[in-house]
Amino acid sequence: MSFAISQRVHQAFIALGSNLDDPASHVRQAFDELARLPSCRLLTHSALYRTAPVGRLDQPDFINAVAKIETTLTPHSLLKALLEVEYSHGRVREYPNAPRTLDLDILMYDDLQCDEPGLILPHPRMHQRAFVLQPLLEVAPDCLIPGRGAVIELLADCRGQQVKQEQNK
Ligand code: PH2
Ligand code: MG
Ligand code: MG
Repeated sequence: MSFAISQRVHQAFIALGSNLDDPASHVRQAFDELARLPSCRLLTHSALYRTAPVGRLDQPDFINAVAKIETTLTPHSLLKALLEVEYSHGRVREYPNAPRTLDLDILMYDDLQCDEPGLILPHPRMHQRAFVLQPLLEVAPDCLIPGRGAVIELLADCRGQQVKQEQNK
């Protein structure tokens, strides 16, 4: 398998989510797989958070987390690599927002703002989702989302969304 490599090292944040088949194990295993991706380095990751489903409500709670990586992959190559990890966890896309074994979304790639087929950066809904903002705040307390603002302020607008850090995980 070949990936397009850019010259520079970039910083990216990845959202991890699972709500099927022992979600915490899928997310923990995905941390290891991110660390082993070609041309990527896992810098840090958040704790695991148990979160109430947003959007489609008739599905199990999620385990969510955020990872911070360095990579020389381009955004599209990184996306391709993440989709391969999802598929290796048996991800099936039955319908939009269906329960899933593993979802890996690029939240931000440096300060890049782009809107291309299959890839909108920053992630278009991240600023409204406590299940993203809370773990992101843990790994990047001063984080600014390009075009949206400070994570800490955006999180204050997400009151009412249930997000609870898992203990000893
Ligand atoms: N992902 C979604 C839709 N809703 N809700 C929670 N709590 N966690 C998620 O990861 C999630 C969601 C679409 O990707
Ligand atoms: Mg998602
Ligand atoms: Mg996704």
